[in-house]
Amino acid sequence: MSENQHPGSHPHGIGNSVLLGISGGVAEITLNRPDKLNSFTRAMHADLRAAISTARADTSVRAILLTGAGRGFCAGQDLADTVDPATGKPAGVGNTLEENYHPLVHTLQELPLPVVCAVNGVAAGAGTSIAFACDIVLAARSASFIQAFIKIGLVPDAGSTYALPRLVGMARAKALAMLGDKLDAETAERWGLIWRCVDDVALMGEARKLASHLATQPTRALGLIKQALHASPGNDLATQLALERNFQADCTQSNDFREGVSAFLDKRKPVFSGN
Ligand code: T3D
Repeated sequence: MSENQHPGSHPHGIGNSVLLGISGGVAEITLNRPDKLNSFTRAMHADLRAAISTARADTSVRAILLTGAGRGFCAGQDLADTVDPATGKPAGVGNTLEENYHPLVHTLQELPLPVVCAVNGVAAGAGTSIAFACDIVLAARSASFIQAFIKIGLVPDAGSTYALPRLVGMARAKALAMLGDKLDAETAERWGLIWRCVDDVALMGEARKLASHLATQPTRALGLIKQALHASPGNDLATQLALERNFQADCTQSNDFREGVSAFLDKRKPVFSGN
């Protein structure tokens, strides 16, 4: 069991490079190649896909928590794993992105569940992109974010050029991407790149508390909040108002809406089922 494993959870055998623990409605997924700062190999992508699928198939799961083992969160693509084992030739960036990173980013954004990310250490390259694809990002005070791509002659990928200007504005996005400088977690919080930065020792406790809280909330509405906010930058006001109306119509049919209103009127704490 890793130091980051959810206490009391049962690890599932997904493959060594990712750990999965499911407990109390939360699936805790830990990237587990600490010696290489959890950089992505093909095997780790496959393990992560399997972990997310297992979590999705478990109807008790109402929130996901993603973190990394050891001193790093994720150093992006493993730069030693860029050869296609089938051909023995360089895999080709486009292929790697299309086969592995793009489906992962889509999955994280389209999951109808909240995804909390606990950035426990350095996030570099596509490691930052994966954090940005999650819904609520906490980071340890000692963690950092590096758009490392330019250092090896690449452009930011796996969604970083999409997320960065939306999160921090164009001026900061350009400087981060073009300089590849390390951004500390406190500045990341101040700039709105992440939700919150917390003391290192508090990170996993806070992240688990947050994920556990979300797992008790109206899951249907949380999934629709994600969809609405993701759609927002591409929509005009009228389209977004129509989308909100449709989503609200959906929510008003839910058991959780009925429970929320009756708990309010009864002056008691609601118990949301997620339906
Ligand atoms: O086809 C495609 O590739 C397209 C997809 C691209 C997506 C991308 O993510 S491109 C960007 C890839 N990532 C990087 O360029 C970051 C490389 N890593 C670093 O710059 C540094 O490791 C960090 C700044 C993140 C951390 O530095 P530091 O000094 O804390 O740690 P370190 O000593 O550099 O790393 C510790 C170990 O992890 C070390 O291994 P060793 O020597 O102890 O056996 C190092 O080689 C390994 N490691 C770190 N990052 C990677 C890595 N090994 C392979 N790939 C890495 N990305």
